[in-house]
Amino acid sequence: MAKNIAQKIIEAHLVEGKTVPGQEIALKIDQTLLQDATGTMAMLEFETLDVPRVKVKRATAYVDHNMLQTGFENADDHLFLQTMAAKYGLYYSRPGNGISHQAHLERFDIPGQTMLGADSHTCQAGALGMIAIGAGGCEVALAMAGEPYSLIMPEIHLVSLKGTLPAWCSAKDIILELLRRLTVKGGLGKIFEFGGPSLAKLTVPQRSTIANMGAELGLTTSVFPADERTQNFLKAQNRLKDFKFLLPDKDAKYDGQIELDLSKLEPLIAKPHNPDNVVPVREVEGTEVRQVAVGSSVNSSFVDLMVIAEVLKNKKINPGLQLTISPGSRQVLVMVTQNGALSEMIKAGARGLEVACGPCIGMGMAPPSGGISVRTFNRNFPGRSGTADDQVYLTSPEVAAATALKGVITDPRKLGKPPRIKMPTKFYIDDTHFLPPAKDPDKVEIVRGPNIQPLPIQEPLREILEGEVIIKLKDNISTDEILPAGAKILPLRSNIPGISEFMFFYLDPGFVKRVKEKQGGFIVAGENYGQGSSREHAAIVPMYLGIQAVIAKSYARIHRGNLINFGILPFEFANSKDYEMLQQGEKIVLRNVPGIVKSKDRILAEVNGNRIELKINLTERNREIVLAGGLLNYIKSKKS
Ligand code: MIC
Repeated sequence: MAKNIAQKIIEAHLVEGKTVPGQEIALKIDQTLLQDATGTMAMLEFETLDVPRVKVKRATAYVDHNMLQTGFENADDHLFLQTMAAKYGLYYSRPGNGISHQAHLERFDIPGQTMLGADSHTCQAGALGMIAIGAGGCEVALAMAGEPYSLIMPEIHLVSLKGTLPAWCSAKDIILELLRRLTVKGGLGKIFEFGGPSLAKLTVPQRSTIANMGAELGLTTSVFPADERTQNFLKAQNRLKDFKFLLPDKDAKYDGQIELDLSKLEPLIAKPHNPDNVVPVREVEGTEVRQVAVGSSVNSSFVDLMVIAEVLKNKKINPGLQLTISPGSRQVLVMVTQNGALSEMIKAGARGLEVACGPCIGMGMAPPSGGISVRTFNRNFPGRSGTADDQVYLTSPEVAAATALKGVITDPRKLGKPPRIKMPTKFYIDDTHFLPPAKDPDKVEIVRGPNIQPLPIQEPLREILEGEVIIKLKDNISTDEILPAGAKILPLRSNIPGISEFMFFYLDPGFVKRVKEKQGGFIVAGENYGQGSSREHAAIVPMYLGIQAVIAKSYARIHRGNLINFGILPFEFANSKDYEMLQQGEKIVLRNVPGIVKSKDRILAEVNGNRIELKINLTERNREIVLAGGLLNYIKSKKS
């Protein structure tokens, strides 16, 4: 039977189940990816599994998020990760070496392989023909221990590209257009496979921009073919040995198809506070801007930075704003240094930041109060930048450069001829800052500074769940709202008691006090609860604070998995109108919970003398995980 690319990779890695959309499958994982903000927790989880050495083809731990060292915390985390990596068989990418997804694309992504990463943007590796999926750290720890990864088989949709991108439009406009059309929920339960007559025109960095923001669509992942473009990229990275063609069969079938005529696109921008709030740039042109920030995994490639440098060459940025540049990797930074582009940007007035995620997760460069920040990044959830009343817009490097020059949001088509950046035929290569695992692991001592706190203990599932609704939330609440990032909070990622003080910090500063006074309770939410990051802290912290369950209209994929893995049941309203009935302070009682979780799909919640029906919607494996007291306990009980 003719197969598409996603089917080919999935079938070659299938360990359990049938590739029927909606059914549970398990995949063999070839590579794992950790980053420091989720990786310390994943490493603590891995440690409990008693596995002496990782069992995947390649495991890598990056330091790219927690880079501002304003106290001992982040430095403690780096050392912990470095020594854990050396002992257990991971490559350790030193701080300054690269944003994980960009550096991995350059050096380690391999067409046809699978990867599981403790970061939602792991899907960026789909640009090189991988099935790469973001997941909670616990799932990645298990994959490192050689366990297959269980997921619901997604539908596979073809995104067919035709036409040619107009001048001043780029890959960011393609993904923003998909977000505009489909919204942040549009990709739930799906893989997007890119194809069509214009696919061959897209370079690997362009593909990686598109694949990266599949996370914002809610996709399980995206995948591109491995074609001549891929071959040229890997050749220029001196990695031809990793290349093989991976194309869909001629009559491959898909579960759905989206047509995108590139020639109809125009420069786009996502307004605050959701990546799907997309409008043409011309609609917001002239809006005064205080900050322009270039970088983040989605737009920090050599080509992205060259666009900025070319536009700014021999010019000065507007005095009303600040411009920051964060290169995606050491490779990118060295190349823009050697060819003089960095000095063009600096001369124009840019502030050069280090190779890191930086402002994208609020690690520095928080914008001024209420001030508009135009960013080439992938997320603009409220407060993520570190400023409570931030106003973050997401756009392409082209729009960012034009805006930096003019001081107001600017349609770059006004600037005349667009820059023409050539893809390098040879990249700068130096792998010495990926430290390989130790040859003598027994001699490696794990350095555990005071920021590394033990994992909290998970209680078994209770017979009766009862308590008040502690908070009632609207649709599309992101993990950035549940448990914010930012320079003050991120350093506590290895310290659950410490970070628990910040749950719903910007959204509802009284939440933590209330949940403690009430000794736990329920969270009620609308659609797509927990969109955004893979941070399992957004599930561990509620568990730690005594949250009994979440009741929502629907959930984002990764966060739902994280809740289950930490024993918090993700209930759904059987009748979404009941959402209106549940108000903050309302008392809820659920009885015989383990009995119902064992075999039923519905449960009745007692609310103020009324009963409302909730859906449970769990796979067999999910049920066993919840009953075993979480994923780690489940795996251990299976082994004993
Ligand atoms: C993000 O972009 O939101 C992050 C920060 O990279 C997260 C990971 C995290 O919370 O540490 C992600 O995308 O998963």
